[in-house]
Amino acid sequence: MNENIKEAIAKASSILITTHIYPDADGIGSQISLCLALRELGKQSICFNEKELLERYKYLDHKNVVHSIDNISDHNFEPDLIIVVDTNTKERTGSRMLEYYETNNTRCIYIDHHPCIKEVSENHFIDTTAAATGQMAGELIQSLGVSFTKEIALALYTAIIIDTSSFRYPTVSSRTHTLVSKLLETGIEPTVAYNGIYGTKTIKHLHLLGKILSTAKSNEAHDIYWIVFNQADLENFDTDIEDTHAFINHLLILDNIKVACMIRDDGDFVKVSLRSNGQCDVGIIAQKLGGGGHSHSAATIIEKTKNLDIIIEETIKTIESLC
Ligand SMILES: [Mn+2]
Repeated sequence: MNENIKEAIAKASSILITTHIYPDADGIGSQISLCLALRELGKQSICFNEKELLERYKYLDHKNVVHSIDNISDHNFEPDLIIVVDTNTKERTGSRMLEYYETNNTRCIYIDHHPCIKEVSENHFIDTTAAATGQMAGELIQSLGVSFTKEIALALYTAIIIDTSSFRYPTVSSRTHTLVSKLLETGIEPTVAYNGIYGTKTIKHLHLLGKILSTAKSNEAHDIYWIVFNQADLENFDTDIEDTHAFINHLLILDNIKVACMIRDDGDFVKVSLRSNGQCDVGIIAQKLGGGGHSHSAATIIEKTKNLDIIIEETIKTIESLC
């Protein structure tokens, strides 16, 4: 456990917790659980993000602790510490949050499991071996001496199932399951947690998934598979980008697959998401393609200066050469 973070928390009396833009359940679950735990310690703590919490995550926020940074003036809240979870750059928390740091100059600490530069890893709480930021938040909460409530446990458990794609990634360790065991002792139910995060889709979502999967392609060696979709698909099936994040995981059931690839054509840019079955380091591949991430899960954004087919061909060749 990084002592800096515990010391910073001990000194602070009001703490703002934020996460990255387009937050996922790891960012949200980590911030909610930390916020509730810090309140148990008598700290004034509120979560502010670039945008309001999406409707689909509200079941994780019974106490209504997550707000948009636009509304901070309604809260009579002047934090002496900012904790950023699940990312390690201020830019990733969004333009309005950036403005806030610049005007307030408050001390800021990252809690994150993404790779980062040495200067950041030395001065913040970074653990690239953690399966989720939720795992780090859970261990931090334990070391602060706060008992898990059902609300804290559901937020952390959800963070961990999302970031491990239900315990399938190589980052899952005995540490992960030791924490999960403590979370389940609070009485939260895996079925409820699983259905809350995964079991809420519409039939249109399923139809879009069906369309995209039916056009999946592979390289000659049948060890790299990819799926492609664009903005028109999202509109036609009344689905938003956040809903498509897990589509790529369906490819990982394929025999002999090394790398799964999801390509989203956004018009001016192409987002390429990568997942590994454990044999190749997709973090390195994503870096080569101008992006980054974990060894099992990474992504990049490519400017669309060429025809999409050519971008795909070049991307698959790069993956083959590094795998
Ligand atoms: Mn994460």
